Formats: sequence, C-alpha cells, structure tokens
Amino acid sequence: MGYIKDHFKEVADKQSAAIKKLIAEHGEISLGQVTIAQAYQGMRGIPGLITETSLLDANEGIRFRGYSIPELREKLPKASDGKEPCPEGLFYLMLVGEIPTDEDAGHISAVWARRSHVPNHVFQVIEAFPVSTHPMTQFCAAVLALQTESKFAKAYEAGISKKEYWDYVYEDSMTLIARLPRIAAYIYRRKYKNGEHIQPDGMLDWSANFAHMLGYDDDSFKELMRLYLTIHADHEGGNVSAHATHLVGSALSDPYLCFTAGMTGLAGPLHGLANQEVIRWIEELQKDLGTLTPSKEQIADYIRKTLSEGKVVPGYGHAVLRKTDPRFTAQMEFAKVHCADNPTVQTVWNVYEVAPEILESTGKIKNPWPNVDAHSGALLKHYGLVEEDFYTVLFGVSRALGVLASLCWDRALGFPIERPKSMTTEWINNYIAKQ
Ligand code: FCX
Repeated sequence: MGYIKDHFKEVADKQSAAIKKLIAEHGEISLGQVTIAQAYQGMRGIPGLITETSLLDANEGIRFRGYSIPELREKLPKASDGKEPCPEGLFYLMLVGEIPTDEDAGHISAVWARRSHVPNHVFQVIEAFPVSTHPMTQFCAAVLALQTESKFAKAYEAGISKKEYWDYVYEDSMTLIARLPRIAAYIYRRKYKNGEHIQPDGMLDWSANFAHMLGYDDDSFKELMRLYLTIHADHEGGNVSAHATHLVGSALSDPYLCFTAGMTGLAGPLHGLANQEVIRWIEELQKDLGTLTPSKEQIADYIRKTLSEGKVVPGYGHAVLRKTDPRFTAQMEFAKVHCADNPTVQTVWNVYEVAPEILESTGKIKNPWPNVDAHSGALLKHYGLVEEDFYTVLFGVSRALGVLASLCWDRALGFPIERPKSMTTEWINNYIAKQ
C-alpha cells in the first residue's frame, strides 16, 4: 500500500499548508450573500463547502480534478482487454490529484482485491432481512455491520493524536471500497438468483470482478461496469450522498458510519433512486402504449400526462446542472457502440428528443435536460440485469470512491465539525422588520 498513501500524505500536507496561508491572508473575503429564499429553498447556490475531488459547472458538467468525462475516458488507465477507464484510476486521481500510471491503478486494484474478504457476520445481517427488503436497505445495513472492522474507531477509542486521523480513515476507506462489490453482489444473488453466490476472481480488476460476482461475464458488460463505476463516483460536495458523508464525518464518525449516511441519502427517489424510477417510468410508458418503441408524439403526450398528474419526469432536471449531463452523454456514446438497436435504448433517445422542450415550456423547471439516471437503466436491461430495484446499489458502490476520497481529504486537512446556523421563521420575520 505504502507509496500511494505516502504520496497522498505529501500532497495533502502541501495543500494543508497552502490552505492555512490562504485563510490567514484572505479569510475575510466574502464568497457571496445568503438570501432568505436560499435559506428556505434547499440552500441552493450557497458556497459553503470545500470538496477537493471534483467541481461541477452548471453548463459543462462535472470535472474530476479538472478533467472532464471525455478526457477521463481518454486519459485514465484501462484494463488490458478494455477501452473504458478503470475506476481504480479515477480514485487515484481524486485522492492524489494526478492522472495515475497503469502501475498506480494496478496497485490500487491489487490492494482492493487483497482486502475484499467480507466477514461472515455481515452476510448474517443481510440474511436476517426478508428477501423482499429493498436492496438499498440491505446494502446500508451491511455497510453498517462492517463497521465492526473500523480501524479508525478502534484507534480513536485507544486514544490517538489528531494528526493521525487521516491515516486510519485512509485505511478504513480502502478496506470498505474493497469489500463493497462482494456485499452488493451478495445482495443481488440472494434476492434475484436464489442465493446462488459466485466467488470473487482475484485476477480481475475491481469492476470486472464485480460484474463476474453479479453473474455477468460478458466482456462488454465488464466495460459498461468500468464506465458506470467511473462516471457515478463523484459530483462535487453538495449533493445529498456526498454532503451526508462529509457532515457525519465532521463529527469524527468512522468511514463506515459516514458512508452509511451517504447511502441512506442516495436511496431517496430525488437522488440515486431516480435510476430505478426512470426505467420504471419508461417501461410503464411502453406497456401503456403497447409498444417498445412509441413514437415521439406518443412520448410527448405521456410526458404531459406525467406532469399533469403532479409527478416528476425521472431522470430530468438537476439542482445545479443547466445542460445535458455529460454522464448521460457518455452512456449514450457507449450505447451507440454496443447496443444501438435495443428498443428501450432507442426510447431513451426519443425521450431525450422531446422531453426538454416540454419541460422547458412549464416555465418552472430550471433544467429541462437529462441527468445521469436517464440512461443507465436501459443499458443494464440490455445486458440482462433487469432488476431495477438493484440499480441504486450500483450507483452506491461507485459513489463510495468519491465520498471516501473526500473523507480522507477532510481528515488530512483537519476540517472541524460542521455546524451551520439555523433560524426560525419568527427570527426571519424579526430580521425583516429591522431592515
Ligand atoms: N419533472 C417534473 N417537475 C420537475 C422536474 C422533473 N424532472 N424537475 C424539477 N421539477 C419541478 C420541481 O419539482 C419544482 O416544482 P415545485 O416548484 O412545484 O416544487 C420545480 O420544477 C423547480 O425545481 P428545480 O429548481 O428545477 O429543481 P430542484 O433543484 O428543486 O430539484 C431535482 C432537482 C433533480 C430533484 C428535480 O429536477 C427532480 O425531481 N428531477 C427528477 C428526479 C431525478 O431525476 N433525480 C436525479 C438527480 C440526480 F441526477 C441524482 O442525484 O442522481
């Protein structure tokens, strides 16, 4: 493990010194005003968090350490048999801030493979749930059960210096990431494949081994997993799963507790569960109209119907983005190469052609364009992973990379407990009266 961890520490120490200087010299500069509307409306647009791993531009979409998704698809290390980036490389990039060599990414892959053994009691916790339990509930509980393994919690209890926090958080994060594919695959095979589990293959990279344990050994599905686990990893710090992980971490809860908090947030339908909702919405559309490829006019009518029933069109809209999500585009490009003839994929593309204009015409939806969740389900269905309740777990396995790399940074930079000020409406009214 040594050299990557040492390198991270070196980079983090430099950044920490630069931040101390920056606060001392420029700490009084205002980043903007907070309005009453923002306080009531989800704190949208308030700059109040530091997240080093990625930055979201409303029009361009996400950049990881300055690199866009098309750039990452080109520059990150690939598996020997693949063309898509390996998430191991993205994790290195988020952690250290540099594009890794093949050797760096391979090293992370080897560490994760070595640490992937999941203790038995975690499976017992999963088994205690009725099989009908939503996979995200089983996933959150399993991560929480894994908390018995936390080196940070043990070290803290034994008494450690603040300067050492990052080290244990780093170790826990690496071990947790290493174990997630096995846990997720176990939940999948238990719920949908009669509990017929597939043993890991230590020779495969993190994504390919995950695909293998899920039961999908097709080479292009492995490629899809590499792409999927890369593009879902991080979306700067304010989204619910990233912010929840960071917030809980600020209380010095260990990475297992923090990540569970992130995952319970990801399980909400306005966040990660939207990928399940999208494909259900598309399948209902197909069923209602009696065809897998409804016309654009039929799709337009269905969108209007959804809106008139007071429901959201899942997969469209975003709190920050104002253009088509590059994560949607990356999946569309993948689909064009691997499954352009699939009727559900074609329906996703036809929805993309008609939905933005209709959503825009409502005059209230700030972003009429598709987000990451609008495409993923159709791709997974194409490869036979048809159980949409499971899709958010896939998102969660990927999201671990970003939020845990960020957690390492939070502790390496010594960030304090988070505690923004809240107010009552009475306080707001008094404040207005004094203006
Ligand atoms: N369909 C219908 N109405 C929509 C909508 C959509 N896709 N997107 C936004 N709206 C509505 C909102 O519900 C809100 O209505 P209200 O004023 O009656 O309450 C109004 O438009 C203004 O909302 P807006 O400011 O544009 O959006 P928010 O920042 O409040 O919400 C989300 C952003 C993503 C939650 C919203 O667009 C939504 O519900 N989309 C559908 C669910 C979805 O796809 N979520 C996944 C997001 C993301 F990619 C992820 O986290 O995975």
